[in-house]
Amino acid sequence: MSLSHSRSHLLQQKAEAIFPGGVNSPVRAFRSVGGEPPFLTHAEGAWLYDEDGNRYLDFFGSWGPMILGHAFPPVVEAIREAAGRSASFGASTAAEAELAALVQQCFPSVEKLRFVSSGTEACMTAIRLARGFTGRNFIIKFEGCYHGHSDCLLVKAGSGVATLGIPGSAGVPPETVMYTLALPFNDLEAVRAAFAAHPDQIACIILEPVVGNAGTIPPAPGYLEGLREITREHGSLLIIDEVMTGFRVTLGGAQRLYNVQPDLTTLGKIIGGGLPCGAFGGRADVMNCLAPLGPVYQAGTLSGNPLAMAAGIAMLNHLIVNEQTIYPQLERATAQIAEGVAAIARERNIPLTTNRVGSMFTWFFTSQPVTDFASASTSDTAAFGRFHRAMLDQGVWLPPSQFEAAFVSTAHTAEDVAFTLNAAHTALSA
Ligand code: KE4
Repeated sequence: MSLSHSRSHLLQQKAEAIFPGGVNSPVRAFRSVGGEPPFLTHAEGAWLYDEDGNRYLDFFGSWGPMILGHAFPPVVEAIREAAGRSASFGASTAAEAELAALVQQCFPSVEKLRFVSSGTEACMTAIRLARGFTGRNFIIKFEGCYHGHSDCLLVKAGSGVATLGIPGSAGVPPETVMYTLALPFNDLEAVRAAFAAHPDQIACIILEPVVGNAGTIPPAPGYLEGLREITREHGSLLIIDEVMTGFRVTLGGAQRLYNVQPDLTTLGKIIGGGLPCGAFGGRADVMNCLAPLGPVYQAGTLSGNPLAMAAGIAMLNHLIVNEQTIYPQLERATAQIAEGVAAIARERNIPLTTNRVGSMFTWFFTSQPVTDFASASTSDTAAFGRFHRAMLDQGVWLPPSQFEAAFVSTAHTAEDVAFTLNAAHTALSA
């Protein structure tokens, strides 16, 4: 069944005359899966609706925020009510401390925090803070982990222990990434070697505790604990980027799931209930280095925006009050979907590796276990592209890249699980 996309096609042509690639964020262009992206008019619960009257079951959830489904009434009402009192003041409000208290309830490691408007800002500033606090320049990140598009984090995968960072994007001067070491994920020896090569020079490690930006890759047993031990031993900070995993894999993120306490945490996505919001926080002695208290500068016109605060408060309140039902429900539904499709692939002898942590998961089109970016890269991206297009034709919208995580929401019903498995039967027979 091929859906009509005539209105979306016209809108895509118009958009390409205005926006590079017709989009305001590259992954939305469907370049790695082929086909043209449908243009959406609205969404409700687990379903997306496009300009041509088609509907799709949503498995990318605005890249994470929509854990309660789209247009969740308490969040919508909170935004509506706040909007009537002005969209932005650029001054302090009680709502900022109210949302911060909910964040601290979920993340006890966050003694102090600051709101920003994106995950990029949160991660960029956390790095600056770590450098300012330690007086050191080097940072360690991991291949396949993405922490937003600030220059010093746009490093080409593969720069090893000794070699300095190599720009991963045009426009990033080599000098900007010369202190960035990109190491393989799930490899503690590589981290130990980096600290041996740069004694007393490494300000921090930043990582996705469960990688989502190479597709879903869980930490190996003992890996996060090992990073915590190594950073403590060398006086470096451990920054856990929970922009995607925060409030997702558990209400307290991956640091609660794996019982590891970072020095700094970065947050985004769910924290703003779908509105632009990020945050970074952690040890008070580190956070107090931030202006206006300390010498590390950071600022933002829309930081702590009242609409984002209202949406975040409504979303976190619902997650906190209903935690005991929400996370087991997400676990069950996601397991049924992820494992159900894996079983269909097995029946058809299609190589498929399924990685899942809670309600984030990825089907890798490879027969190998996927434990780092190199193994994720053995995936047959053309096969994933065919699968993506075939599922979209069946009304199931997966993240348009083999190297992204899919998400399930509390709005996905048992019927939606059946719908997805039925679509996969067709798509994997194509
Ligand atoms: P934003 O600046 O996009 O709000 O957050 C950057 C970021 C930081 N850390 C992690 C772990 C992230 O996943 C992200 C952003 N995620 C991507 C998709 N995986 C956002 C989607 C996009 O780029 O369009």
